[in-house]
Amino acid sequence: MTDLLHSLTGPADLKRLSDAQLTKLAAELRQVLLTTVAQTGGHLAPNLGVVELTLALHATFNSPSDQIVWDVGHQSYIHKILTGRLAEFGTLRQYNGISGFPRPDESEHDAFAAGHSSTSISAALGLAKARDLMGMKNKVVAVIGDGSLTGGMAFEALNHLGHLQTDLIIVLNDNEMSISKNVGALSRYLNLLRMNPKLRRLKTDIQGWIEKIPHVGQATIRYLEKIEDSLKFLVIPGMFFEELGISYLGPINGHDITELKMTLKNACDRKGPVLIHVLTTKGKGYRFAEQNPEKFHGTGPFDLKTGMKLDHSTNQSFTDVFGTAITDLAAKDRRIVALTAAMTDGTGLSGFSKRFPDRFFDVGIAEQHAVTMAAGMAKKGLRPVVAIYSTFLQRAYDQIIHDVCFQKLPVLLVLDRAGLVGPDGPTHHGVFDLSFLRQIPNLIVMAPSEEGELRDMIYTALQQDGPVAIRYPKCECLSKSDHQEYHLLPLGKGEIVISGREIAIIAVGAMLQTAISAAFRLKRSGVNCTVANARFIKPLDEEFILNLAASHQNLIIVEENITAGGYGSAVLEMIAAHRLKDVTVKLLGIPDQFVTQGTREILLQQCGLDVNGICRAVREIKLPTVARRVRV
Ligand SMILES: Cc1ncc(C[n+]2csc(CCOP(=O)(O)OP(=O)(O)O)c2C)c(N)n1
Repeated sequence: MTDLLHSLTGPADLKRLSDAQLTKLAAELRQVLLTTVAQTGGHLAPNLGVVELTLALHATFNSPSDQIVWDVGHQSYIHKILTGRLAEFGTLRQYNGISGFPRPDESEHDAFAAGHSSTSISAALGLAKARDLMGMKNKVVAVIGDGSLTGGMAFEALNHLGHLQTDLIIVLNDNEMSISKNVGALSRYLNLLRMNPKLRRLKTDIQGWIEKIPHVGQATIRYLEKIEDSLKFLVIPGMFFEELGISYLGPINGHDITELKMTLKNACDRKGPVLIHVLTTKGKGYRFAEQNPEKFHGTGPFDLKTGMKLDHSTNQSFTDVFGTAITDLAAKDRRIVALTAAMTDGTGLSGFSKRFPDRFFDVGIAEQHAVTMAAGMAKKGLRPVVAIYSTFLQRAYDQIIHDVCFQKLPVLLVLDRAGLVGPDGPTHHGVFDLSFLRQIPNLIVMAPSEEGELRDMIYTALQQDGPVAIRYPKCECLSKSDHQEYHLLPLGKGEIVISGREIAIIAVGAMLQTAISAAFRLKRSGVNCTVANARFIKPLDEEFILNLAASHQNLIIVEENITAGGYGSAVLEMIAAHRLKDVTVKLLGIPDQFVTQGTREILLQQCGLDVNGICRAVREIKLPTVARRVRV
């Protein structure tokens, strides 16, 4: 079935294939994609949609000297297969396997690394400008989806590109979807362009009518020209891009290899920036994905025949608890509004969006805008809740400082996927937030360890007069009790969970469960540890920590965050400020490196953030120095 595919030695071979052979190859590629992603999980629907487009790109350009920059990069699987990674494709997103995103250290064909959205035009413009300055002639192509085009960086890059007039091809892959249905005025405009054939005819007709009017006076001509000008905005396809100084080609059928190749060739022959508007169907070729592209945007392993997920776990996640609690609280407080940046479902806001459509805002892939818009709403008396994955909130750092915290506005930032996320890998791990949030004045930062505590934190946060951030990881959210009511938590107070001697383990958020398990195991071997729940990263519970330090002399901090600048770092700063000399503090967290991809379990283990890792750290403290040296 995959004969043609296996006969390829590299992307250059595609140039020798006829369009009919390329179409056959497209079917083979879909087969490989489906059978592999059904086992590994991954971004299925985006890749099914770009099979023909990727073939046409590689049949037209000469990668790697010509450079293709994929936006987000979640749709680069076909590109990976065609550029020498067919044999390893089964290891997609696995520990030690190939990445689900472009990685230049994986292949010279991956022109630029990605994972976060809307960077491709900026990166491609940089590559193109460097090419010009170096006197080189290669082509540079940015492939960006209509969803990613809603991100501010994409607009900034278009603005600059139109000004520089650099030779650069942008392929706009328009499938009308972000993860869910795309939103925004630009998306509406692209829809208008989809209807282009009719509009193009209308424009030709209008020009024809004007030309045919005999002996009209100058005033009439000027008047008619004016009408034509204003109609242009309506009827000339791509006027928005043309006005920016970017030639517009399209819209074209993104599943027609002949049309794709012809248009790409046409774009190559032009000077200056060109945008090709390509229409594709997300999930193309797999019934279940075409019917439900959102479900198959990113999927776990599934049954190819039925399209059903293989993971049937019904464990509730922190996301689920947040979604239910915020909807519940919003029913009692009309000031609560919710904002997301194109991640309605991922952040648990689907229920809220249905129940309170007027109080819910999907702003597109625009994290910065979401945070500042929330600040505006808070200024006017609302209680905005901004739910964004930790890694994507990095985009909005200045907005958090400058627009929210400086004005002490009551915005609740909810950071999902805070910690190691697993197979999406280094671009997606949310391991920096405790460090970057802890440093901002006026901000309260909390991390829940279980269900009731998360509910109480949301409730407590909404009672504050200033900004609050709550962060939690992508994992099961345990329940300590089945109480459903909400409690006001004492601000900045930690709690002792297990009382012991000698060594105190202070855990942040969901790491508490791991610390408790470690303490039970240690107890069986005769080591009695205290286990404490930090609960608040800021304000720091100084008294609590000083008491623990006085009674234990050995503190171990466990946090799913980089150790640099995190909660443990705050503890060390405080201990140094109090000039405590007889206390040792050991930090367990993410080391100073970009952590690879793999299951959460493997990655936590690699970072020493599992039960074994905590027990090891305790034993190292308990071993006399000499023995420790020998062991190392
Ligand atoms: C800054 C940022 N925010 C959110 C995301 C999550 N995300 C990944 S793909 C995607 C949708 C992209 O839509 P589009 O560019 O149209 O590509 P498609 O999947 O439809 O092919 C989103 C929101 C991200 N990668 N980066």
